[in-house]
Amino acid sequence: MNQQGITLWFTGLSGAGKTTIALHLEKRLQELGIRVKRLDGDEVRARLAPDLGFSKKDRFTHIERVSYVADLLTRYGVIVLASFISPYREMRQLCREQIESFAEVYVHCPLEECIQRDVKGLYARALKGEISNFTGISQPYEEPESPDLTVDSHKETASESADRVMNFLREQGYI
Ligand code: GGZ
Repeated sequence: MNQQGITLWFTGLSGAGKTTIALHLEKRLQELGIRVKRLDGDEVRARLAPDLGFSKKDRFTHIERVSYVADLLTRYGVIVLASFISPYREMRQLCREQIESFAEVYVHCPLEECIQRDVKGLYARALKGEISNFTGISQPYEEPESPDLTVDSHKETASESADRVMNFLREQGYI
């Protein structure tokens, strides 16, 4: 199958639901026989960036490495589902410039809701000062100004968000 690749870049706070939505999409795309690769903050950091932490400089280096890999996969016709907080606008702009075909998907969830969910207990630790440079608490998250798509994870289920991303891919002719 002659498939055109694209990187869907999911940005949003920790706990906003980026990974969960990407997992739904991965399954649906696989069911359609489409080549798909999920790249995820935690997993990729362990392999590609064990030397890097969460300072602004380290995050930029990490995201630069990820966007190189995402671009390679995209050029080979893969639909890449990249889920990274990627909190700085400039950093996401660099990805847009580096990756051959790119769409920014903002996984929007208010900080208060993420703090309440706190699935991994990281916000509680960050609020106590046990984790430094924590996005939304001790480091900024710059909201996208003109994302290609926004999904509201506090208003819709992950499956509904995945529906909307699938529609986007259809409208754009990728599936
Ligand atoms: C933000 C942190 C931090 C700090 C550890 N700030 O929700 P998670 O737990 O499972 O995913 C988050 C992940 C963030 O990695 P990314 O590669 O997505 O970040 S970035 O794109 O900004 O480089 C979170 C966990 O690591 N985590 N410390 N200080 N998130």
